Amino acid sequence: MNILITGVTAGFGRQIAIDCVKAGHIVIGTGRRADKLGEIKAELGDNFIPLCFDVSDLTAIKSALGSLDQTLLTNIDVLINNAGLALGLESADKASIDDWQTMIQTNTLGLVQMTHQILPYMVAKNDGLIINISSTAGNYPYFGANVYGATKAFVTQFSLNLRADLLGKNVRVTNIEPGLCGGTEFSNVRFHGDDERASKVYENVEFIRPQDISNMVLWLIDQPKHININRLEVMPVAQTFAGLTVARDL
Ligand code: NDP
Ligand code: 8X3
Repeated sequence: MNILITGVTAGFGRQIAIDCVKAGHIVIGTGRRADKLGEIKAELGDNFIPLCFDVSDLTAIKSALGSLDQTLLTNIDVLINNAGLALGLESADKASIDDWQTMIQTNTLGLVQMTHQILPYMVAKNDGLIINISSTAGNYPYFGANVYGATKAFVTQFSLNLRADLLGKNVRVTNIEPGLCGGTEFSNVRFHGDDERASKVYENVEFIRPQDISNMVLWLIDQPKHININRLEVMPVAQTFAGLTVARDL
């Protein structure tokens, strides 16, 4: 299969790219860091095609996709919209507007732009699978998630609305909604490079790992074509609900 994965320079995307190439697929892997893409290319060889661009930049997306062999571009079987980020954990009144804009432009606009480029080819050949990486943050509010959680709620609802539009077509859409996952750069990015603070998020807890997410993706890809897995919400056993809080007068 031909698989386009955004955000392969770290975390989930990197592991999914490695596993997909090892499983015999051709992977087009994207990210902004050319050096990291080069390292993965050196590791994975001919069946990995790196494309360096920012998903929030539509002109850059079009230029990068335009550089691909057109037969490959029009025959992408699986699009994995994984690139995304959280920035900050402050309450909404203290959050940075730059962080908010970057999250919206990456997690929602970027994902929509990628989908808009690739979906018509899938519909034209009446075959394809889109996997969107959302988050439990899109389902359950928590302190400081404000815009990050809202962008992921957008991703989840966009996935479901895509399915609605695809009635009668053999194009499938799955929304993956992971909870706490370690072994990625997610918290290092969220805390703007404060690696000590980032590492505390994962202290003394058995978290989900990139390999777990990659296993789910490989399972999804292998499902028979008459099956659509709508949503996969997944948490570590150590994480659960009950986040509602009450402010009491003392
Ligand atoms: P990482 O920070 O490890 O990886 C994020 C990837 O996204 C990198 O490859 C990065 O590449 C890419 N990326 C970020 N911004 C852009 C951009 N503007 N344009 C292109 N690529 C971009 O994070 P994770 O692997 O943990 O996260 C992957 C996805 O999973 C994200 O959407 C995240 O929100 C979601 N998620 C993560 C969870 C977690 O706890 N880790 C849980 C639930 C969901 P580069 O910097 O080279 O551009
Ligand atoms: C990442 C999971 O709980 O840090 O989307 O928001 S969480």
